Amino acid sequence: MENTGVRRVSVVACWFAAITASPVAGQTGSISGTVTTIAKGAPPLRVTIDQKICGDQLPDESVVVNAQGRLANAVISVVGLKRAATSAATVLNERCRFTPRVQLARPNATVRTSSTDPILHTTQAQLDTGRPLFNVALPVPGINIGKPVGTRGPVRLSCNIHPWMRGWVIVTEDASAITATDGRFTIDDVPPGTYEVRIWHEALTGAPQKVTVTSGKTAAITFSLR
Ligand SMILES: [Cu+2]
Repeated sequence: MENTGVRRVSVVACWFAAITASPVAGQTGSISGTVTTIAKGAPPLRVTIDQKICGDQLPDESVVVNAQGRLANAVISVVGLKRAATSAATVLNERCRFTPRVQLARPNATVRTSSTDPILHTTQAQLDTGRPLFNVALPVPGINIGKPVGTRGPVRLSCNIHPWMRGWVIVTEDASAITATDGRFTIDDVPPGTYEVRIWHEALTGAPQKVTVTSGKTAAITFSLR
């Protein structure tokens, strides 16, 4: 009798799970993969000003690669697959670095910027062409300023006081993801179809790829940057 009872409970549990699943489950797929490089990370940067706050050296985060050659901070975008707005980007000046190093924003979004450091930083934003977007001074911790980020990136962030400081805001309406420190990324809720997938990295390049997504499956893709 006990066995029958257990079996009945598990059947009910399965039925419940099925009817509470998202109605679009099975109608979309995912794109997932890994980004690698043969490039090596650069040695630490020597700090030449404000060492009391910044320390004597800081990691050079232009190429963040692990021992297996997995690359962080690469941006993968599915061309033409538009996404609704996500939370706005926040650029933090923290211990004399911009954090996060790379982030996403929607066109015409307001990017907020702040500082945790008791020294003067500026957050200067420019397009790759050099065209300035904004430059705000953050003389004390806790000031929080919002600025429009423009219609398309990448937007390069720098600080007028500390020449090593660098950050990026990638302005795009395409479904996008940023690789983690293990070089991996996933983009979910992709309708079935064939897409061009592009990759951006601040220091390395890689060719776009075509990928076909089918319903309920994960399409695997690998980029090798140089
Ligand atoms: Cu600074």
